[in-house]
Amino acid sequence: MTAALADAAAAVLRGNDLGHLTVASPDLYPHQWSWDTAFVAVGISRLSVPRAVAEMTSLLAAQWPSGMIPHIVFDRPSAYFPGPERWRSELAIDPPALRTSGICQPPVHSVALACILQEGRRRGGSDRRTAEDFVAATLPGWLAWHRWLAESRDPEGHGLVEIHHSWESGMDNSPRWDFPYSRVVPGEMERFTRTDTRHVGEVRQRPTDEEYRRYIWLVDQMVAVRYDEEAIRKTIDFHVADVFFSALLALAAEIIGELAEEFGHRDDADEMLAVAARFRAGVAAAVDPETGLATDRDLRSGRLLHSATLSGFAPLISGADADVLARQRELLLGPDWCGHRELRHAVPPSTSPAAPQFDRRRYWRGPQWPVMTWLFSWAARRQGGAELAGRLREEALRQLGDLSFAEYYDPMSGQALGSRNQSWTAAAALDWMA
Ligand code: 9YW
Repeated sequence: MTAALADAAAAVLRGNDLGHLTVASPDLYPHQWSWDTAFVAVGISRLSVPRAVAEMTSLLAAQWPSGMIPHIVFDRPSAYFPGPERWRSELAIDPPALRTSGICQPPVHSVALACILQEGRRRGGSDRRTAEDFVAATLPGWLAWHRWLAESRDPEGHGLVEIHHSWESGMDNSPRWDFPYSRVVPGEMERFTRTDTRHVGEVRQRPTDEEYRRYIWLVDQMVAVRYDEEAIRKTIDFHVADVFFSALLALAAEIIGELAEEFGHRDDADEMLAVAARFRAGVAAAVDPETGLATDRDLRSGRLLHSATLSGFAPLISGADADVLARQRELLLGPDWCGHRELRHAVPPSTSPAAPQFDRRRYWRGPQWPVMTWLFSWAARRQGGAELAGRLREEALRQLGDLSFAEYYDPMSGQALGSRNQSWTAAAALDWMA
């Protein structure tokens, strides 16, 4: 069974491999996505260190002159909507060399760098050299990415990252964003046709048409100001401080800081460790003492966005004081989350089954996403929670035993949902099996 799982996961990644990059999924997402790439590279490093390096290299090639790593790289024609014709990245004031989307996604890339380096060193020989040379050569690019986030997305230094589209959070239609989206009211806009719903059996597993209108409205708003960050901050209808993104930046900057130190960039290391500390503090301050969960904030209205979603567990990603971590671990394993009595597998649902917004089959509103389980498990190990890490891994591997490598799963029935043969799901399986 276990060998079969690893073999099947490797076959999924081979199937989605275009040679220099891996598409996020065969039909639904036929391009390279930013945070998918990082998770995928972690999995691929277990098969081939040079191939994992190539994966990260192709993403970095799409970096914007500002330092931003874009959320999608369009390297071939496809029917995916919104494609390059709607994003129009070539109109940016300082445009990228490749055709990409014009927003970003959470910075999990340094997690991949650390994993590739570790695997290269474990294997030794040319794999070690390939991994070390790669990190040494590309460190300036990754540093620029983290620096851009810290400066452009937190200009006042609050320790929280602001986002301008829920696609930037990676959790598109999470209940986290219901309030901010209730204030996004699209006006006249160019017509469009969704293509995503063609690739899933059941339309209700995807965001609604109304949500899509708002998503595209925001894209058009950014194009209208030619992706000028200052202008976007003033004009965009969706302007939110994302606590989960912030936690990932805290984690990522700490890792980049450690790498910078190791590779002899002392000043960069100090700078990145300070960024990590700033965002870790921002996340800690966003924890609601009553619920024990971290909260996002709507920056247009100033309102705190309470939601029982995965983002509440941001401190488990960023690291926090021992008492905060202990309370969060207890909550995560408790009856409103992994320990909910109706769950088929005890892994974190994207929204708590006890929450009124919980929808067991719709995208980020309830289903379990294996890649999120992997992220929480990896972070737990780093933050001294080996027991939690082990429990999540064990349950996740039971879930993945159906060999569908689904994008997400119905938490109650265990049924596979969304895309099948999703690259990051296969990558998580491969890493857990190694
Ligand atoms: C979309 C590729 C991406 C992920 C996101 C996820 C989904 C794209 O798929 O968004 O068109 O809905 O929400 O986190 O990176 O796997």
